[in-house]
This record gives sequence, structure tokens and C-alpha cells, in this order.
Amino acid sequence: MQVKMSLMAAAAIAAVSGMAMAQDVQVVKIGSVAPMSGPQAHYGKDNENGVKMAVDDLNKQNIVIAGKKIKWEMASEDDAADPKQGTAAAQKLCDAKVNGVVGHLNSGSTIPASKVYNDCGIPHVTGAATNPDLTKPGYKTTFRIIANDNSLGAGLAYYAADALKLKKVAIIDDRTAYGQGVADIFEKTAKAKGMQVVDRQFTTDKSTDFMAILTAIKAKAPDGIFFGGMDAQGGPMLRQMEQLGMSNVKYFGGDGICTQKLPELAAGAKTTVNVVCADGGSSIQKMPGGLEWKKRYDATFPNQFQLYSPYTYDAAMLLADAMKRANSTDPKVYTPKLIESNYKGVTSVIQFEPNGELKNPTITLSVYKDGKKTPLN
Ligand code: ABU
Repeated sequence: MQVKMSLMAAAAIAAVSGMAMAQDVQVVKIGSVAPMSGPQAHYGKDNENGVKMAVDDLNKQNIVIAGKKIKWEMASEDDAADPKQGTAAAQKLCDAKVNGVVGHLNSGSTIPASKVYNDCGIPHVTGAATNPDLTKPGYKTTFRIIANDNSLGAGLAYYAADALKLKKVAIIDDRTAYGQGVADIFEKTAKAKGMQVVDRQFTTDKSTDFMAILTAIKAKAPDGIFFGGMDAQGGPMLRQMEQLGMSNVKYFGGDGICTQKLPELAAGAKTTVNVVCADGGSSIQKMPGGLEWKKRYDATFPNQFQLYSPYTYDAAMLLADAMKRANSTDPKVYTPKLIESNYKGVTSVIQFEPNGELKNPTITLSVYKDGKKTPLN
């Protein structure tokens, strides 16, 4: 009888301690939104890899928040670089009650999604969307950890005018929030610097044939072309410039074309040597801990590095840092801590302006040498 009672007591203790152990672990979900399908899927995969690497690193740290061991998980959504799919993805993450979101990648998707996150009270940190309009509504849930298009578009126009002494430029954009926006800033700055804008043409982020607009531009004999858009268009455009004999025309673009994949998409076109592109941060060589981080990334995700993964890694880490400082994973409690961040990330020491823009943003200009992206500064 006594033995039977002891067994029952032991079973009860085991059940209670089992419950306690189960309660002591809390799952925290970090959303990731980027184009995982379509012509921009290589950027999206790189973005997602950055978040995945952060989640894996966080799980190795055995982080305890409010007495609970945190199990970090990623919830990845594909917006296909489309604004409507972007808001649908944001709503899905709100409904799933994720704790924070890294994204989105495209400005055209991120800007409308920012309202969805604001309405449901979940913070999102983008490491890729660069249109300045993103932070204009002043949502307390929107953060950007990369320089915006004011820096990218203007920086390239200054370089074209001051360093290269170009006199005549033409402009093409893909009519997206990013492409058109960065092209507008380049145009305004180019004119202010005394350059003549001899033509402005547009295309789409799905197009691959640029012969007609390039032929029209060639007739105006510019020294350089600025393209506001992504590498899926920039690559074929460079190839078609070669076919049209535009081999002495400089080719400028923002971070959207500044990828490892651009030379491959240009199918080896010699015009790739004319490219000058701008990233909204330091080169990986100059990022604090950049090279060591990249080595780990390449070992985990061979041949997948493009551009934004160090930023999406930092964005996920930044969300975790704010949760730790707030001692809460509840977005309503920890979101106000994000604006006070002073986080030493892979990309930079991240602090914010009151509107959620990165403090002290920097840009890096790059060219392509022997098919490899090579920073100028
Ligand atoms: N920053 C260039 C690509 C992403 C975007 O802003 O649309």
C-alpha cells in the first residue's frame, strides 16, 4: 500500500514538473517577408538566409526572457515583390501573432505593409527597402537599418558629376516605388550638379527586352545611363547595350543592381565594366565582423550570398535585443525599446532617428572587375 502511494506521488510530481518545464519554454516567431518566387527570388533567398542564421544563433544562446527559455522560430512569407501579396503576407503574420518581422525587401511591398503592421502593433525592420517614403507616416512600428534612396541616388549623381565629370546622362526606371523613387532623386541631383538629363525612359520589373528604349537613348548620345531597378532587368539591359554598341556609356544604379549575380545576368557582357552601383551601408570588408560573418554564411548557404543578408541578420538580432532589454516578447511592451537601440551588429552600430531611420547611414560605391563586385570606398 505504502509502495503504491509512493509511486502515485512520484507520478504526480513528475507530471507537475513536466508541466512546469513545458511552461518554461516559449516560442518566439520572427516573420521574414521577401520575394521567394519570380525573378527576384535570389534576393529573397539571401534575405531569408540572414534571418535563418540569426534564429539559429539565437537558439544557441539559450536566452531567457521573463523567466522563460526562448525557442526562436522563423515564419517565412513570399510576397513575390508584389505590393498586394506584401499586404496579404503582413496580415497573415499579424493573424499568426508573430513577435516581430524582418522585411519586407521591396519598397513597393514594404510601404503598404507598414500600415498593416502599425494597425496590428507588430514592429518590422527592413534591411533592404530604401524608398524614403517608408518612414514618412511616422509609424512607431517601422524601422530601417540601411541608407535610403536620398543617399543612394544623390551619391551616384555626385560621383557621376564630380569624379567622372559626365555632362549628359539618360535615366531609365522600372516604375516601382524603389526604381522610380531613386531615379527621381538621381535626376534632381544630376540637374543640380549641372548635368544635362537628355532622356528619361521607363520599363517594368518584369521586362527583359530594352532594345527600343536603349535605341531611343543612344540617339541622344549620353555619357551615362542611370537605371532605377533591379538586377533582373539591369543584367539583360547591359547585354543589350553591348549589342547596340553602347560600350563607352557608364551605367549607374542603386543597391537593386548591386548584387553578386549582376555579371551572370548580364551573360558576360563587357559593358559590366561600366557599372557603378551604390549600396546603403559599408562593404562587407569594412563592416564590423563582416568578413567573419560572411565566412559563416558561405559555409551554411554556399553560393547564395547576394546583398542584404547581413542586414536581415542584424534586423532579427535587433528585435531579439529589444525583447531582452524589455524583458518581454510582447510587441506592445518591447516595441518602444527598438527606437532606443544601440546595437553593435554585423553591419554597423545600429541607432535610430526618431522616425525609425538609421542614424549616420553610409553608402558604398562599387564597380565590377573580372566579373566580381569591387568596392571603391
Ligand atoms: N533597395 C532596393 C531594392 C529594394 C527596394 O527598395 O525596393
